[in-house]
Amino acid sequence: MAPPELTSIASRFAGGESLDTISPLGSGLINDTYAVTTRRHRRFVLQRINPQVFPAPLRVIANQQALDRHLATKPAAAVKLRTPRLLNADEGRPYVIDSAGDVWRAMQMIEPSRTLAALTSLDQARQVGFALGHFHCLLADMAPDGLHDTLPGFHVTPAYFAEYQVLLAQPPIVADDGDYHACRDFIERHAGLIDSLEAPRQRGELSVRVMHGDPKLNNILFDALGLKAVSLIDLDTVKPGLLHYDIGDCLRSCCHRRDRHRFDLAICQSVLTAYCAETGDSLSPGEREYFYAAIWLIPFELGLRFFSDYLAGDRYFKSTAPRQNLLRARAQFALCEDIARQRSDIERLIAQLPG
Ligand code: GN1
Ligand code: MG
Repeated sequence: MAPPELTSIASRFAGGESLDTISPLGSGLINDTYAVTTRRHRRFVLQRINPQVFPAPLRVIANQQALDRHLATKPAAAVKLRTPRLLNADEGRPYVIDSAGDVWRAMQMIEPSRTLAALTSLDQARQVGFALGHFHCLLADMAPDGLHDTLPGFHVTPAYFAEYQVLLAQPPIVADDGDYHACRDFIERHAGLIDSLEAPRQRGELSVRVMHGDPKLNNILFDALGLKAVSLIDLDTVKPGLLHYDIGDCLRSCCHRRDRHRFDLAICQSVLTAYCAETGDSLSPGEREYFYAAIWLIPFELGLRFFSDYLAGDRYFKSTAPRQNLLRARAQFALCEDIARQRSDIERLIAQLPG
């Protein structure tokens, strides 16, 4: 986007103040995100919602407003995490539509805070488990069908698999090399596990609730010292879904030791223990039986999504190099292999969780 239009959009959220700086923020793979600073040192987040991913961006905003309203009904002391509030633009609406028809919104910057590239202590892992559990508790009394489905099919692994099969049937646009075959083989060997959350959901063993959808480590903000989780951000995919998607997504990002694609069992144990301490018995023993399935499936699904995007010509996830989505897929599949290797230990720790 040309800087003059970016500046004019940002100004509309600045409440009449003039702007000092606008700089890219974060490492998200979907939306365009900027940090805006006004001349009076006020900072806020400005985001273009990616319309190729979210079919109705205004519904993303409507869901965020519904979440804000829901949280506002709770006594302040009962809400132990901050969530970024929407800012109104000059016309009093919480968005601006640019000349291309794209939707922009602005949000409060949660400060002071920092993200963690990796967890460096089990105390931090407990904070993550608390944050996810607390978020789920806060949303437990919100009716899922009161929210829009902002991204139909999100985390429905069989739907991603069906899209993948369509792509495979088309003339290939990528090289037929070792990494390509490794991904294809891995997916083929595990096709039998693809419905390991959707089948119990259809049988009614797992119920649909309000989920976050993307609670990976860098969507959890810590205080400046990195000791306490203070906020959960990136609320675009707060919508009806399974809490298991969140558990799997949170653990794949927190437990992935990238040097050798190991799954860190001690971190998993600390995250889940704190999660269960916070959520108590809101997940039934039957639902807990699917924790392992979630831990394996969500990185598998992400690998499948990255590989499919590579096959489709990198249209969904932002990438900066031609084979990046292929290598991202390989990393997720390597993590899945390590999770499967440690399956009995993971299942043992799940069986010993409190609550
Ligand atoms: C995308 O844009 P970002 O980084 O917050 C994706 C997540 C993936 C993540 C992988 C809506 O999230 O599902 O886990 O990339 N979000 C969407 O880094 O597809
Ligand atoms: Mg996200």
